[in-house]
Amino acid sequence: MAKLKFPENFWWGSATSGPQSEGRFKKKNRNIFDYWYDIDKKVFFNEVGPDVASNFYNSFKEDIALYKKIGLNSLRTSIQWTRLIKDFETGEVDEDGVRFYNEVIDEFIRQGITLVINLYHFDMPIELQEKYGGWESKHVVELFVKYAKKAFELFGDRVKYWMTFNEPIVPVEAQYMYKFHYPLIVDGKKAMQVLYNTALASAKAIEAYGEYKKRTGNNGEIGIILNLTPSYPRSENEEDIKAAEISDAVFNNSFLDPAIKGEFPRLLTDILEKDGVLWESTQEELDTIKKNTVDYLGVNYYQPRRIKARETEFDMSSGWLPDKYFENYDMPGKRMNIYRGWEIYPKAIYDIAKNIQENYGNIKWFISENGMGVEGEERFKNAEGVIEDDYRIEFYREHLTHLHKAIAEGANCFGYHTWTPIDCWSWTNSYKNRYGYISVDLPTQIKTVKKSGHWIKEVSESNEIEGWDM
Ligand code: BGP
Repeated sequence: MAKLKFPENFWWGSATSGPQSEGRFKKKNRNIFDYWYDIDKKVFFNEVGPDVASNFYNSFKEDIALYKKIGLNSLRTSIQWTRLIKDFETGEVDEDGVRFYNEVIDEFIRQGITLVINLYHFDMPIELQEKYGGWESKHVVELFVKYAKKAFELFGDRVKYWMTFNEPIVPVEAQYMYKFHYPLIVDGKKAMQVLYNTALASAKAIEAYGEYKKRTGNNGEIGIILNLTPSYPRSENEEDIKAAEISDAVFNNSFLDPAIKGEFPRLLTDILEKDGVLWESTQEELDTIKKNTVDYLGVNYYQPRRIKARETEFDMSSGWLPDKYFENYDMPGKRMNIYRGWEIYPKAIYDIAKNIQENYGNIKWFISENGMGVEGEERFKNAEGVIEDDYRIEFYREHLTHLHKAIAEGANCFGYHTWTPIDCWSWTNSYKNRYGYISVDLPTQIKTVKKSGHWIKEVSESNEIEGWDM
């Protein structure tokens, strides 16, 4: 296939997060993962916790130089609430946290890499989880806004791209429905309140940013990062289609609609109301959500959902869950990333792009994560010690070809960030699956560019890829 050119000034970048890259060095407070690791190391693959991660706290200058070396023109990371803020109630900052993030931001500027700063990446302070139930509480929403305001004041002069949340549906699922993040609660009603409170926190942070901009004349932008996992029905059968629509309402449109349209999807609120699990809201809050929509959107895409109408009665013994209305469908013959257990379906990127174009006012957006985690990558090391991750290059080329098609048809996509620049810590999977353009040897923290890192440099410099035959 021919070369495919991307729009001018396209973002060729990558994403990581504070809790997954920095390490806990000098951090005053603990988030839920720090705490969970302290009390139960066995939960984490090979018992590797977030203590060191990829050592970004100590090696950020060298790491940012590596980003530059592989041609990344933009990069996302997150500020840790538990590093920047010493006292969550008063919003008092930790001086070392301020120093660290200032130096990081200045280094990105020095290297000429556009920085996207996210405020929340699954990292609820344990203190607020224990005291108030984290996002269950509207007081925590206020404390988050306090923290966001501090971040804008401290760094807004240099950070021009902000994000309120990364994948806010994940804590809803992981902490309150399907038990893969602490505190492993199964409570659908609480989950829905958490969903609402997070959407509210995002809108309030956007509101605070708007006030900051007005006061200072700043011209930055603020958005949200959503993991969009399109729900494909098993068949054209009406019940399957309905099940997929509900699944989309719960997992995708629940945040996409308020973020862009300022309203929750009726399909979702009708169901929640009927089932007696609708969140508590006030008119004033709903007005805040209506008025404070995003400037731009980040889309994380890894995998689709395959959905069918329920074939078995939903077991209500653990109470209400949205799964009452759909079941996952194990589609025969689907392509899998066997290490992560996720389906590979590149065309969904095109479908997501068309959905944003046709149903969400063609708002500007970028792919904020896409990637392939592979276990045991050392076996692909060549004589020079470089990991030859051709599978990753192929994975990216294929996804980018679908993205390119959508852009050619008018999708307003301005960039492509992969997960992740340097192999980083992955929650309970720790360092099992590696995603980076750059590998990290854990015992020595030696970082080596992989073949895909050399590939992205060429892509970024030429602003084109070798198209994939579709
Ligand atoms: C996304 C998260 C990232 C990252 C990535 C890879 O959902 O935003 O934090 O972890 O997935 O997934 P995992 O680490 O679970 O393999």
